Amino acid sequence: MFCLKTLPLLLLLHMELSKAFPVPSEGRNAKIVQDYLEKFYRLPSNQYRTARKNSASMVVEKLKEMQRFFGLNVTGKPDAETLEVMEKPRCGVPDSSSFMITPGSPKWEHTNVTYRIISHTQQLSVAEVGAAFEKAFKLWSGASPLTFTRISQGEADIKIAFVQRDHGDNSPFDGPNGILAHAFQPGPGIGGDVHFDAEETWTTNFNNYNLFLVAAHEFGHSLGLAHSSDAGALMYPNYAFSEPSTYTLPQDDINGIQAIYGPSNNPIQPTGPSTPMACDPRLTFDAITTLRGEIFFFKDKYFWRRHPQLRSVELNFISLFWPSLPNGIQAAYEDFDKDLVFLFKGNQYWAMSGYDIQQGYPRHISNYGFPSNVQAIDAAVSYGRKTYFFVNDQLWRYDNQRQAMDPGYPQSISSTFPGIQSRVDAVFQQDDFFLFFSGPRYYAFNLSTNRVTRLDKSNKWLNCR
Ligand SMILES: [Ca+2]
Ligand SMILES: [Ca+2]
Ligand SMILES: [Zn+2]
Ligand SMILES: [Zn+2]
Repeated sequence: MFCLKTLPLLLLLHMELSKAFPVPSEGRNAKIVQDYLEKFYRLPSNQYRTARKNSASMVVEKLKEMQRFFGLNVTGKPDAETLEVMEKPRCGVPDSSSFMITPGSPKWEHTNVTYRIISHTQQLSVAEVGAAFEKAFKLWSGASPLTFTRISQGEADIKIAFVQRDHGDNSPFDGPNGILAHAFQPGPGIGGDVHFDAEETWTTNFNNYNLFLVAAHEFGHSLGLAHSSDAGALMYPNYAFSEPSTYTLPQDDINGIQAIYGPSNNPIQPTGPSTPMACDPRLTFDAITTLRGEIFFFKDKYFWRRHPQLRSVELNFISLFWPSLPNGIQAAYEDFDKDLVFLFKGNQYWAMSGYDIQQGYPRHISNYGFPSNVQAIDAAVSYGRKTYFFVNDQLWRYDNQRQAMDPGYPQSISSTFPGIQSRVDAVFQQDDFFLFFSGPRYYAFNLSTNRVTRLDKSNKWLNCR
């Protein structure tokens, strides 16, 4: 029992560490890299090494393969961002390079697939486990001609079990975290079967790890899908939380299952959310803010996080960092004096300190003094003890010390910021500039000279050309 109680704290510590880009320590990292590449990139294990030189170059090649898969800088070195990805909880099935479908394209030859739950976890009721699996199968049946029937005896196509450590298939589990589950490609016997690590804490909510989300991923393998390098896809190898009640199968996974089994029998083919592409020339942002030196670019259920020193950009789920925040954040700003970031959606807002949402939120934007006809904020930025709010073509200025709107507002945006003519999607402050984003362009507004000094493509900030 003691172990179970300390788990949430350990998880938290792990997350905090990984968020802070840990500085590597040599020997331990070599082992992490070796283990990871052996498990997920088919690096021959140490015991089969013949020439040391060969194996070193093999590690570099496999490391590059892994870095390409995850869209990291392909350095062949175990740098901080690579180690960060390696320490994330994930599926135990190896990543085969760039194949959406499992190599050899195994598939079920019948469309009426059966499953059987062989064993349960004690952390959830039998009904909760059954409901999670049923919901997970529905994702796949909705996008394909397949149907799934649960049977309680006899031989099922997909046998599902909670097991721990060594369990007789040469792929032992590793205790809490690390590998969460694995599954076998379609075929007789163990083919299609799914194993969950019984030592994980399985949940039906946002606490690690949501059984429905992990099951839906593993069932994808049971049907013949391999891992996807699309970070928003269900078949992405790393665990990421999404709200289960509103979860729909992403487009990348719909494409995958339909490539194997053809379209759904439903006359209206399902469509799913696509992951925003950083270098899409049409890319726009929902909101942007700085947070203790980093810059966060919000888009739908994602955000890109730009690290000032590493100059690297990573795509993440909002829910992974702030499980209680909604998707589609519309405006955000950092209050440097209070060391808080405020996030807005509709007429609600949240405050966070670092990565922690503060107690007592969400609150209503009328607290800022907005009249009732203002129901949403387009963009916000704070500078010099004033906070600027952009709503359509209007600007509101709030005094952070008096905690009230300044008199004389709203004004037209262009009267205060000449050159900013159109609606503002997002804005943040850096040095002497306000960076205004409108559609796929941004305007650098110099606060000393009071004019726009640069106009360029928005996604230059995501290292796109
Ligand atoms: Ca595990
Ligand atoms: Ca916005
Ligand atoms: Zn997987
Ligand atoms: Zn297994």
